[in-house]
Amino acid sequence: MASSLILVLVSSLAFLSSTSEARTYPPIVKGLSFTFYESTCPHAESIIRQFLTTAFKKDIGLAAGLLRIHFHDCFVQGCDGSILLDGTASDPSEKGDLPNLTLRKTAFKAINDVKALLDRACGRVVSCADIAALAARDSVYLSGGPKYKVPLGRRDGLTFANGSVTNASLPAPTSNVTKLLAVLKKINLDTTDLVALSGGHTIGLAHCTSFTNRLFPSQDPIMNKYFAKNLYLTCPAANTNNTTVNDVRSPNTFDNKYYVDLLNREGLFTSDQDLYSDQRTKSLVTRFAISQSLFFEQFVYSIVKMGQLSVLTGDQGEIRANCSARNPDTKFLWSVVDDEEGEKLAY
Ligand code: HEM
Ligand SMILES: *[C@@H]1O[C@H](CO)[C@@H](O)[C@H](O)[C@H]1NC(C)=O
Ligand SMILES: *[C@@H]1O[C@H](CO)[C@@H](O)[C@H](O)[C@H]1NC(C)=O
Ligand SMILES: *[C@@H]1O[C@H](CO)[C@@H](O)[C@H](O)[C@H]1NC(C)=O
Ligand SMILES: *[C@@H]1O[C@H](CO)[C@@H](O)[C@H](O)[C@H]1NC(C)=O
Ligand SMILES: *[C@@H]1O[C@H](CO)[C@@H](O)[C@H](O)[C@H]1NC(C)=O
Ligand SMILES: *[C@@H]1O[C@H](CO)[C@@H](O)[C@H](O)[C@H]1NC(C)=O
Ligand SMILES: *[C@H]1O[C@H](CO)[C@@H](O)[C@H](O)[C@H]1NC(C)=O
Repeated sequence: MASSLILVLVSSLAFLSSTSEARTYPPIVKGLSFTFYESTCPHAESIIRQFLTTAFKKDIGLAAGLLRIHFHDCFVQGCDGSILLDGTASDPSEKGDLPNLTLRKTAFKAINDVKALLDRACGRVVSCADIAALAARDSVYLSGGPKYKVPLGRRDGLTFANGSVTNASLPAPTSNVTKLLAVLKKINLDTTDLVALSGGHTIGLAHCTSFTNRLFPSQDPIMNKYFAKNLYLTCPAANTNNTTVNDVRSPNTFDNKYYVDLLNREGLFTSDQDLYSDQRTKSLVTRFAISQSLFFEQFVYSIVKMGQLSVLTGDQGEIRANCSARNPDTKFLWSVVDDEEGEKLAY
C-alpha cells in the first residue's frame, strides 16, 4: 500500500518536471516533419502564437472556434484545409453543411489574418491546413492546456466534401457511444481517442438545438436535475436561439473538468454523457476526471494522430494564397498543361 503510494507520487513528480517542455509524438505520415518550415519560414510558429495571444485577450471564445475548425477539417476528407473554403450557391462547400453552420466566423477570419501575416513574412509557403493545426494547438495551450509539437507540411486540398460526405463523417451530438465508435473507426481512431478528443468540449459553447433532444419532449433521466433546470432557462423551447457553455465548471479553461462534469451527469450532449454510461468508455472518463496529466498526455497523442488524417503532402494539392478560396491559377494551370497532368488536377 505504502510503496504503491510512493510510486504514484514519484511518477507524478517526474511528470511535473517535464510539463514545461512540449510533448512530442513523432510524425506518422511520410512528408510531415517538425522542421518543415525551418528554412522557408523560420518564424511561422511564433507569428501565429503572437497573433493568437493578442486575439484571445479580446475574445477567448476564438480558441474554441479554432480548435473545432481543425477537428472538422480533419474528420471530413482529411486535414486539407477544405473546411476553410467558401462555397458558391451551386456548390455550397463543407462550411455550408449543417454541422458547420455553427463554426465561428471570427475563427475563419483569424486564420485568414494569420495567413496574410505569414505570406507577408515568407511568401506563399505555409499551408492553410498547417495554420489550422497550429492554431488549434495554440488554442489548447493558451487556454491552459498542454504544450505540444505539431508535425508540419500539410498541403491544401483543391476540393471540398459534399453534404452527404460531411454528414457521414461528423457524428451528431445525439449519437451514442456505439455510433461514435463506428464513425471514428472508419478513420482508424479508437475508443481511447474518442474519450480523449471529446475533452475538446472543455472549452466553448453550444446552441440549444445541439442538446435539446435531452430536454424535449421529456428530460433525459440521466441528466442531473439541477443542471437540467438551468438548461430549461437557457432553452425554454427546443429551437430557442441561445447558447450555453460546454463545460459548466471552467468554460474557458482547457482542463479535465469536462470529465468531472460527466461524473456529475452534467455533460451537455448525448455524445458527451454517454461516454460515462457506456461500459466501454466509463473507466477512461473516470481516470481522466481524476488525473489531468493523464488526460493531457492522451489528448496530445490523439490530436496529433487526428491532425495527420489523410493529409496531402509533397506536390499534392497546393499552398493557397487565400484560405477561403482555391488559387485562381490552379484553373489556369490545368487549362494550359495538357492531358494527364491536367486531369490529375481537375477533380
Ligand atoms: C466526438 C464527437 C463530437 C461531437 C458529436 C461534437 C459535437 C459538437 C457540437 C454539436 C458542438 C456545438 C455546436 C453548436 O451548437 O454551436 C460542438 C462544439 C465544440 N466542439 Fe465538438 N464534437 C465532437 C468532437 C469534438 C472534438 C474531437 C473536438 C476537438 C478536439 C471538439 C471541439 C469542440 C469545441 C472546441 C466546441 C466549441 C466551439 C465554439 O465554442 O465555437 N469537438 N461539438
Ligand atoms: C458526394 O461525394 C461522394 C464522394 O465523392 C460521392 O460518392 C457522392 O455521390 C456525392 N453525393 C452527392 C449528392 O453529390
Ligand atoms: C445532412 O444532415 C442534415 C440534418 O441531419 C440534413 O438536414 C441534411 O439534408 C443532410 N444533408 C445531406 C446532403 O444529406
Ligand atoms: C445507439 O444508436 C443507434 C442509432 O445510431 C441505435 O440503433 C442503437 O440502438 C443505440 N444503441 C444503444 C445501446 O442505445
Ligand atoms: C438565453 O439564456 C439566458 C441564460 O443563459 C436566459 O437568461 C435568456 O432568457 C435566454 N434567452 C432566450 C431567448 O430564451
Ligand atoms: C441567433 O441570435 C444571434 C445573436 O442574438 C443572431 O446573430 C443570429 O442571427 C440568430 N440566429 C438565428 C438563426 O436566428
Ligand atoms: C478570399 O476569398 C474569398 C472567397 O472567394 C473572398 O470572398 C475574399 O474576398 C478573398 N479575400 C481576399 C483578401 O482576396
Ligand atoms: C460550411 O462551412 C464551410 C467551411 O467550414 C463554409 O465554406 C460554408 O460556407 C459553410 N456553409 C454555410 C452554409 O455556411
